[in-house]
Amino acid sequence: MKSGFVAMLGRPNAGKSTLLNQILDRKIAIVSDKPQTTRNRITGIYTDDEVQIVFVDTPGIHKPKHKLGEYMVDTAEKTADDVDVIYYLVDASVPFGKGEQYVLDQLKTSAAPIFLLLNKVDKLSPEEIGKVILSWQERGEFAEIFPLSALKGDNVSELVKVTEKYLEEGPMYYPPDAVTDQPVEIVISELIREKILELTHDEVPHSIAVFVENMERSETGKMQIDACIYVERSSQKGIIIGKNGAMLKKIGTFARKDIEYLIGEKVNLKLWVKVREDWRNKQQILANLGYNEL
Ligand SMILES: Nc1nc2c(ncn2[C@@H]2O[C@H](COP(=O)(O)OP(=O)(O)OP(=O)(O)O)[C@@H](O)[C@H]2O)c(=O)[nH]1
Ligand SMILES: [Mg+2]
Repeated sequence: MKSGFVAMLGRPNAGKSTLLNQILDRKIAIVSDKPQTTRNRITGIYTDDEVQIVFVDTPGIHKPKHKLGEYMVDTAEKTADDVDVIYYLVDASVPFGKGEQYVLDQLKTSAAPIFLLLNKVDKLSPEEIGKVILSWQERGEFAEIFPLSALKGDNVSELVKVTEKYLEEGPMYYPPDAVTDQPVEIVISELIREKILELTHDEVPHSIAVFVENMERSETGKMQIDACIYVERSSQKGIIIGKNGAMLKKIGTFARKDIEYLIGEKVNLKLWVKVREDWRNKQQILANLGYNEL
Protein backbone atom coordinates (compact mmCIF):
# COMPACT_ATOMS: atom_id res chain seq x y z
CA MET A 1 0.00 0.00 0.00
CA LYS A 2 1.25 3.45 -0.96
CA SER A 3 0.08 6.66 0.65
CA GLY A 4 0.88 10.33 0.84
CA PHE A 5 -0.20 13.94 0.87
CA VAL A 6 -0.74 16.22 -2.12
CA ALA A 7 -1.35 19.97 -1.79
CA MET A 8 -3.35 21.98 -4.30
CA LEU A 9 -1.80 25.44 -4.50
CA GLY A 10 -2.10 28.45 -6.75
CA ARG A 11 -3.69 31.84 -7.24
CA PRO A 12 -7.35 32.42 -6.40
CA ASN A 13 -9.73 31.13 -9.06
CA ALA A 14 -7.17 28.76 -10.67
CA GLY A 15 -9.54 25.81 -10.18
CA LYS A 16 -8.05 24.04 -7.14
CA SER A 17 -11.36 23.22 -5.50
CA THR A 18 -12.86 22.17 -8.83
CA LEU A 19 -9.98 19.73 -9.26
CA LEU A 20 -10.40 18.33 -5.75
CA ASN A 21 -14.09 17.67 -6.43
CA GLN A 22 -13.32 16.17 -9.84
CA ILE A 23 -10.71 13.74 -8.47
CA LEU A 24 -13.02 12.57 -5.70
CA ASP A 25 -16.13 12.69 -7.87
CA ARG A 26 -17.86 14.37 -4.94
CA LYS A 27 -18.47 17.92 -3.86
CA ILE A 28 -16.03 18.35 -1.00
CA ALA A 29 -15.12 22.00 -1.50
CA ILE A 30 -17.32 24.85 -2.65
CA VAL A 31 -16.51 26.50 -5.97
CA SER A 32 -17.38 29.91 -7.38
CA ASP A 33 -16.42 32.25 -10.19
CA LYS A 34 -15.33 34.83 -7.56
CA PRO A 35 -11.70 34.75 -6.42
CA GLN A 36 -10.85 33.86 -2.78
CA THR A 37 -13.65 31.36 -2.36
CA THR A 38 -11.76 28.80 -0.26
CA ARG A 39 -10.78 30.14 3.18
CA ASN A 40 -9.52 27.04 4.97
CA ARG A 41 -7.48 23.95 4.32
CA ILE A 42 -9.84 21.25 3.00
CA THR A 43 -8.91 17.60 3.01
CA GLY A 44 -10.23 15.19 0.41
CA ILE A 45 -9.31 11.51 0.71
CA TYR A 46 -8.84 9.25 -2.31
CA THR A 47 -8.54 5.52 -1.64
CA ASP A 48 -8.31 2.56 -4.02
CA ASP A 49 -6.82 -0.94 -3.69
CA GLU A 50 -3.24 0.24 -4.01
CA VAL A 51 -3.08 3.78 -2.72
CA GLN A 52 -4.50 6.35 -0.35
CA ILE A 53 -3.87 9.94 -1.38
CA VAL A 54 -4.80 12.75 0.97
CA PHE A 55 -5.44 15.85 -1.16
CA VAL A 56 -5.30 19.17 0.60
CA ASP A 57 -7.10 22.07 -1.06
CA THR A 58 -5.93 25.52 0.05
CA PRO A 59 -6.98 29.17 -0.23
CA GLY A 60 -5.61 31.02 -3.28
CA ILE A 61 -2.32 32.83 -2.67
CA HIS A 62 -2.85 36.59 -3.04
CA LYS A 63 -1.83 39.93 -1.54
CA PRO A 64 -3.85 40.05 1.69
CA LYS A 65 -5.85 43.17 2.53
CA HIS A 66 -7.13 42.13 5.97
CA LYS A 67 -6.49 39.61 8.74
CA LEU A 68 -8.72 36.98 7.15
CA GLY A 69 -6.63 37.26 3.97
CA GLU A 70 -3.42 36.89 5.96
CA TYR A 71 -4.80 33.77 7.61
CA MET A 72 -5.79 32.36 4.21
CA VAL A 73 -2.40 32.92 2.58
CA ASP A 74 -0.63 31.59 5.67
CA THR A 75 -2.75 28.45 5.52
CA ALA A 76 -1.83 27.88 1.89
CA GLU A 77 1.89 28.53 2.32
CA LYS A 78 2.20 26.33 5.39
CA THR A 79 0.46 23.45 3.62
CA ALA A 80 3.22 23.46 1.02
CA ASP A 81 5.82 22.60 3.66
CA ASP A 82 4.42 19.27 4.65
CA VAL A 83 3.38 17.30 1.59
CA ASP A 84 4.85 14.69 -0.76
CA VAL A 85 3.72 16.35 -3.98
CA ILE A 86 2.60 19.87 -4.84
CA TYR A 87 -0.02 20.49 -7.50
CA TYR A 88 0.62 24.02 -8.68
CA LEU A 89 -2.54 25.08 -10.50
CA VAL A 90 -2.44 27.83 -13.06
CA ASP A 91 -5.31 29.27 -15.06
CA ALA A 92 -3.78 28.75 -18.51
CA SER A 93 -6.44 30.92 -20.13
CA VAL A 94 -5.19 34.17 -18.56
CA PRO A 95 -1.88 35.92 -19.30
CA PHE A 96 1.08 35.42 -16.95
CA GLY A 97 1.53 38.32 -14.54
CA LYS A 98 2.96 39.56 -11.25
CA GLY A 99 0.56 37.63 -9.03
CA GLU A 100 1.53 34.39 -10.74
CA GLN A 101 5.23 35.23 -10.51
CA TYR A 102 4.83 35.68 -6.76
CA VAL A 103 3.25 32.24 -6.33
CA LEU A 104 5.89 30.66 -8.55
CA ASP A 105 8.69 32.21 -6.47
CA GLN A 106 7.08 31.01 -3.25
CA LEU A 107 6.71 27.46 -4.47
CA LYS A 108 10.21 27.20 -5.89
CA THR A 109 11.60 26.99 -2.38
CA SER A 110 9.48 23.94 -1.48
CA ALA A 111 11.10 20.58 -0.95
CA ALA A 112 8.36 18.51 -2.61
CA PRO A 113 8.24 17.84 -6.36
CA ILE A 114 6.00 20.33 -8.16
CA PHE A 115 3.47 19.27 -10.77
CA LEU A 116 2.58 22.24 -12.91
CA LEU A 117 -1.10 21.89 -13.78
CA LEU A 118 -2.10 24.13 -16.67
CA ASN A 119 -5.81 24.25 -16.02
CA LYS A 120 -8.82 25.39 -18.05
CA VAL A 121 -7.36 24.18 -21.36
CA ASP A 122 -10.93 23.59 -22.51
CA LYS A 123 -10.88 27.34 -23.21
CA LEU A 124 -7.80 27.09 -25.48
CA SER A 125 -6.99 25.75 -28.95
CA PRO A 126 -4.34 23.01 -29.26
CA GLU A 127 -1.99 25.62 -30.70
CA GLU A 128 -2.50 27.94 -27.74
CA ILE A 129 -1.95 25.05 -25.32
CA GLY A 130 1.38 24.33 -27.01
CA LYS A 131 2.46 27.94 -26.61
CA VAL A 132 1.50 28.04 -22.93
CA ILE A 133 3.47 24.86 -22.22
CA LEU A 134 6.55 26.28 -23.96
CA SER A 135 6.39 29.55 -22.03
CA TRP A 136 6.11 27.71 -18.71
CA GLN A 137 9.05 25.41 -19.45
CA GLU A 138 11.27 28.48 -19.30
CA ARG A 139 9.91 29.65 -15.96
CA GLY A 140 11.12 26.83 -13.75
CA GLU A 141 11.87 23.19 -13.11
CA PHE A 142 8.76 21.09 -12.76
CA ALA A 143 8.60 17.38 -11.99
CA GLU A 144 5.65 17.09 -14.38
CA ILE A 145 3.64 19.41 -16.59
CA PHE A 146 0.00 18.55 -17.17
CA PRO A 147 -2.42 20.49 -19.33
CA LEU A 148 -5.87 19.65 -18.02
CA SER A 149 -9.45 20.68 -17.50
CA ALA A 150 -10.55 20.30 -13.90
CA LEU A 151 -14.06 21.25 -14.95
CA LYS A 152 -14.44 18.69 -17.72
CA GLY A 153 -12.19 16.08 -16.14
CA ASP A 154 -9.78 15.93 -19.10
CA ASN A 155 -6.42 14.38 -18.14
CA VAL A 156 -7.42 14.14 -14.45
CA SER A 157 -7.35 10.35 -14.00
CA GLU A 158 -3.96 10.31 -15.79
CA LEU A 159 -2.76 12.91 -13.30
CA VAL A 160 -3.73 10.73 -10.34
CA LYS A 161 -2.00 7.69 -11.89
CA VAL A 162 1.27 9.59 -12.35
CA THR A 163 1.01 11.02 -8.82
CA GLU A 164 0.98 7.48 -7.41
CA LYS A 165 4.47 6.96 -8.81
CA TYR A 166 5.78 9.74 -6.59
CA LEU A 167 4.41 8.23 -3.38
CA GLU A 168 6.13 5.71 -1.17
CA GLU A 169 4.83 2.79 0.83
CA GLY A 170 2.92 4.03 3.81
CA PRO A 171 -0.02 3.55 6.15
CA MET A 172 -3.68 4.33 5.52
CA TYR A 173 -4.22 7.63 7.27
CA TYR A 174 -8.02 7.41 7.10
CA PRO A 175 -10.60 4.59 6.92
CA PRO A 176 -11.10 3.46 3.29
CA ASP A 177 -14.59 4.99 3.02
CA ALA A 178 -13.62 8.45 4.37
CA VAL A 179 -13.83 11.30 1.84
CA THR A 180 -13.13 14.34 4.00
CA ASP A 181 -12.28 15.19 7.58
CA GLN A 182 -14.49 18.28 7.73
CA PRO A 183 -17.22 18.24 10.39
CA VAL A 184 -20.72 18.27 8.90
CA GLU A 185 -21.47 21.71 10.42
CA ILE A 186 -18.57 23.19 8.46
CA VAL A 187 -19.70 21.59 5.20
CA ILE A 188 -23.19 22.99 5.80
CA SER A 189 -21.96 26.50 6.52
CA GLU A 190 -19.84 26.35 3.38
CA LEU A 191 -22.82 25.29 1.27
CA ILE A 192 -24.77 28.28 2.56
CA ARG A 193 -21.82 30.55 1.80
CA GLU A 194 -21.64 29.11 -1.70
CA LYS A 195 -25.24 30.15 -2.38
CA ILE A 196 -24.47 33.67 -1.23
CA LEU A 197 -21.41 33.74 -3.52
CA GLU A 198 -23.64 32.67 -6.37
CA LEU A 199 -26.46 35.12 -5.72
CA THR A 200 -24.69 38.34 -4.68
CA HIS A 201 -22.18 40.68 -6.28
CA ASP A 202 -19.48 43.27 -5.69
CA GLU A 203 -18.10 43.36 -2.15
CA VAL A 204 -20.88 41.31 -0.57
CA PRO A 205 -19.54 37.80 -1.34
CA HIS A 206 -16.24 38.55 0.38
CA SER A 207 -17.80 40.27 3.37
CA ILE A 208 -19.81 37.34 4.63
CA ALA A 209 -19.13 34.45 6.95
CA VAL A 210 -21.55 31.70 7.87
CA PHE A 211 -21.71 29.85 11.16
CA VAL A 212 -23.97 26.91 12.04
CA GLU A 213 -25.13 27.66 15.57
CA ASN A 214 -27.37 24.71 16.19
CA MET A 215 -28.18 21.38 14.60
CA GLU A 216 -30.58 18.98 16.29
CA ARG A 217 -33.57 16.80 15.60
CA SER A 218 -36.83 18.58 16.33
CA GLU A 219 -39.89 16.97 17.92
CA THR A 220 -41.37 16.39 14.46
CA GLY A 221 -38.31 14.29 13.56
CA LYS A 222 -36.97 16.82 11.06
CA MET A 223 -33.39 18.03 11.32
CA GLN A 224 -33.44 21.62 12.56
CA ILE A 225 -30.45 23.73 11.51
CA ASP A 226 -29.92 27.33 12.62
CA ALA A 227 -27.19 29.29 10.91
CA CYS A 228 -26.05 32.87 11.16
CA ILE A 229 -24.74 34.93 8.27
CA TYR A 230 -22.30 37.62 9.37
CA VAL A 231 -21.83 40.76 7.30
CA GLU A 232 -19.64 43.82 7.79
CA ARG A 233 -22.17 46.60 7.28
CA SER A 234 -25.90 47.13 7.64
CA SER A 235 -26.17 47.92 3.91
CA GLN A 236 -24.91 44.39 3.26
CA LYS A 237 -27.44 43.02 5.69
CA GLY A 238 -30.11 44.69 3.56
CA ILE A 239 -28.77 43.05 0.40
CA ILE A 240 -28.66 39.60 1.99
CA ILE A 241 -32.20 39.90 3.30
CA GLY A 242 -33.52 41.47 0.09
CA LYS A 243 -36.89 43.03 -0.64
CA ASN A 244 -39.45 41.55 1.74
CA GLY A 245 -36.88 38.90 2.66
CA ALA A 246 -36.80 37.52 -0.89
CA MET A 247 -33.01 37.10 -1.11
CA LEU A 248 -32.65 35.34 2.23
CA LYS A 249 -35.47 33.03 1.27
CA LYS A 250 -33.76 32.17 -2.01
CA ILE A 251 -30.43 31.51 -0.27
CA GLY A 252 -32.24 29.30 2.24
CA THR A 253 -34.14 27.31 -0.38
CA PHE A 254 -31.05 26.60 -2.50
CA ALA A 255 -28.90 25.76 0.52
CA ARG A 256 -31.54 23.51 2.07
CA LYS A 257 -31.71 21.38 -1.09
CA ASP A 258 -27.94 20.83 -1.02
CA ILE A 259 -27.94 20.11 2.71
CA GLU A 260 -30.76 17.58 2.38
CA TYR A 261 -28.78 15.84 -0.36
CA LEU A 262 -25.66 15.88 1.81
CA ILE A 263 -27.19 14.39 4.95
CA GLY A 264 -29.89 12.36 3.22
CA GLU A 265 -32.87 13.69 5.14
CA LYS A 266 -35.39 16.53 5.33
CA VAL A 267 -34.11 19.73 6.87
CA ASN A 268 -35.64 22.80 8.43
CA LEU A 269 -33.13 25.60 7.83
CA LYS A 270 -33.36 28.88 9.69
CA LEU A 271 -31.04 31.73 8.69
CA TRP A 272 -30.19 34.93 10.55
CA VAL A 273 -28.13 37.91 9.45
CA LYS A 274 -25.96 39.84 11.90
CA VAL A 275 -23.67 42.81 11.41
CA ARG A 276 -20.17 42.51 12.87
CA GLU A 277 -18.32 45.59 11.76
CA ASP A 278 -15.02 44.91 10.03
CA TRP A 279 -15.05 41.29 11.25
CA ARG A 280 -12.38 40.30 8.72
CA ASN A 281 -9.88 42.31 10.79
CA LYS A 282 -10.98 41.13 14.24
CA GLN A 283 -8.94 38.28 15.61
CA GLN A 284 -11.53 37.12 18.13
CA ILE A 285 -14.36 36.93 15.61
CA LEU A 286 -12.11 35.18 13.10
CA ALA A 287 -11.20 32.64 15.76
CA ASN A 288 -14.85 32.06 16.65
CA LEU A 289 -15.60 31.43 13.00
CA GLY A 290 -12.83 28.83 12.77
CA TYR A 291 -10.31 30.96 10.88
CA ASN A 292 -7.45 30.46 13.30
CA GLU A 293 -6.54 26.81 13.49
CA LEU A 294 -3.04 26.72 12.13
N1 LIG B 1 -13.54 26.61 -18.23
C1 LIG B 1 -13.06 26.10 -17.09
N2 LIG B 1 -13.39 26.67 -15.91
C2 LIG B 1 -12.89 26.13 -14.79
C3 LIG B 1 -12.03 25.00 -14.80
N3 LIG B 1 -11.68 24.73 -13.52
C4 LIG B 1 -12.31 25.63 -12.75
N4 LIG B 1 -13.04 26.49 -13.50
C5 LIG B 1 -13.87 27.60 -13.03
O1 LIG B 1 -13.04 28.54 -12.40
C6 LIG B 1 -13.71 29.17 -11.29
C7 LIG B 1 -12.90 29.02 -10.02
O2 LIG B 1 -12.85 27.66 -9.64
P1 LIG B 1 -12.48 27.22 -8.16
O3 LIG B 1 -12.32 25.75 -8.17
O4 LIG B 1 -13.41 27.83 -7.18
O5 LIG B 1 -11.05 27.91 -8.02
P2 LIG B 1 -10.06 27.92 -6.75
O6 LIG B 1 -8.68 27.82 -7.28
O7 LIG B 1 -10.47 26.88 -5.78
O8 LIG B 1 -10.30 29.39 -6.19
P3 LIG B 1 -10.08 29.95 -4.67
O9 LIG B 1 -10.79 29.03 -3.73
O10 LIG B 1 -10.69 31.30 -4.75
O11 LIG B 1 -8.60 30.01 -4.45
C8 LIG B 1 -15.09 28.49 -11.22
O12 LIG B 1 -16.03 29.30 -11.90
C9 LIG B 1 -14.87 27.17 -11.96
O13 LIG B 1 -16.05 26.66 -12.55
C10 LIG B 1 -11.69 24.42 -16.07
O14 LIG B 1 -10.98 23.43 -16.19
N5 LIG B 1 -12.24 25.01 -17.16
MG1 LIG C 1 -11.07 27.02 -3.85
